[in-house]
Amino acid sequence: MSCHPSRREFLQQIAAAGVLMCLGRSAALGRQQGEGGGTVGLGLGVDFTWRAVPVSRLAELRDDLARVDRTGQVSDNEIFRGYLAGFAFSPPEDFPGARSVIVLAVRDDPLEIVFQHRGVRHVVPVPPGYSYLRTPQGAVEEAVRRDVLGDPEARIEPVKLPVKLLAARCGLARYGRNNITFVDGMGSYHALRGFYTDRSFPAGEWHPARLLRQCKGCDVCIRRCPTGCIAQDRFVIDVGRCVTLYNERSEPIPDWVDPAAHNALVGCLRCQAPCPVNLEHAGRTERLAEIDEEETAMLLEGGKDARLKASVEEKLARFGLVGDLAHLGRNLRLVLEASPPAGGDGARAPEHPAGDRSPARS
Ligand code: B12
Ligand code: SF4
Ligand code: SF4
Repeated sequence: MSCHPSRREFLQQIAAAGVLMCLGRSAALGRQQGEGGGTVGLGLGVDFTWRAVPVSRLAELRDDLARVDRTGQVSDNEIFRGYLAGFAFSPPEDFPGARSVIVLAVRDDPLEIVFQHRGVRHVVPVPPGYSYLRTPQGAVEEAVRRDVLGDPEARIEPVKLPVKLLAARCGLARYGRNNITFVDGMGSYHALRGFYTDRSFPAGEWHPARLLRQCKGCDVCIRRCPTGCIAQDRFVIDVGRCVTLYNERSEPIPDWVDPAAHNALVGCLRCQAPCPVNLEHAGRTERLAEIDEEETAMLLEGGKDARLKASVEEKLARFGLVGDLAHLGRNLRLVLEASPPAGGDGARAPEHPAGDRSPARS
């Protein structure tokens, strides 16, 4: 997500480690294409589905946002407005030949990390979108050139667009009531990416954003959001109340956030994991690392010990927030305080493994 400034740093690290080369060698498995969209299986768990949209459509995205803003539904929160100010609805000036945007949904499953703390193993979730395990930008770019454009040298440039809206308008995705997008075969467990290209594609779908049909009669995400961001009487979430807005950053988390709201090492899974549409993907959580007692203590104390810091960074090298150990430590403390371990073997299981099948409120 473009609201994660530390990821660029991480990408450079994994590129240097040769991860991109490995992905490149295993690419082009399971390719199935149309002229203006398709699905690509890259192996190693990197899969994406894509559509092409002419750049002439992009002004409509700006108009959509402005129209919704005029309804008063879009939060005035300063951090959030800062993210929105980063959008650009036309290609970069030095790419005047750009004709289309290729928008991709890249499969990206949830992860979990085990932290050993005071003799107990705590399994802490990491939501999709925070790891480059399956979505390294370089590998995705390489795949777009090779498998979408058929030219390893083709010029592509990343977009600065509201990619959920773009994906929903071109039929790649549908919005859920939780305001995130869902894609066939991936649920909401995907990352969205977009690239300008000088290619033109045959005209494809283009329509107002559509709602997931399963949302009709369901209110699981509304009930499970720990801070009441999602309301019955308005579609756009109250972003200023979203836990993610605060725990992705190092500034202090506002006092009004309920201590019980914290449920992931970063971000929040409460409007995704219990969603019935994600049920079929619930078993795909991968365990990323085991952080031992000493390392956990170092994290909780603010990440100062150089030796332990290096060892945690090495363990989390495949996880995209290695540069942010101080605020990850803060988040970890909040998660541990929010849900103390239950008996059994002492492992604190993720609180959202199998979705929520409880009936919707009428
Ligand atoms: C800013 C931002 C945030 C902010 C604000 C989130 C928000 N909802 O706007 C914060 C930090 C809080 C955040 C949180 C999260 N984010 Co974020 N975020 C972004 C970012 C940079 C822009 C999002 C945006 O455009 N917001 C503006 C609002 C107004 O747009 P919107 O939500 O699409 O709203 C539209 C609809 O509501 C529609 N609409 C209005 N009425 C109606 C009615 C109907 C019926 C319909 C269908 C539509 C509709 O109109 C609105 C405007 O067009 C994108 C990356 C990007 N470049 O796009 C990632 C992105 C959206 N985030 C992402 C993720 C994963 C998350 C989290 C799930 C992280 C987590 N917790 O684990 C949460 C989800 C919170 C939530 N429920 O929305 C992914 C989403 C992937 C997906 N499956 O959808 C993105 C796309 C990053 C990526 N590249 O993959 N994020
Ligand atoms: S939990 Fe229910 S209402 Fe929310 S996004 Fe999923 S299907 Fe839609
Ligand atoms: S990410 Fe968490 S806090 Fe934000 S809307 Fe979803 S459930 Fe609510």
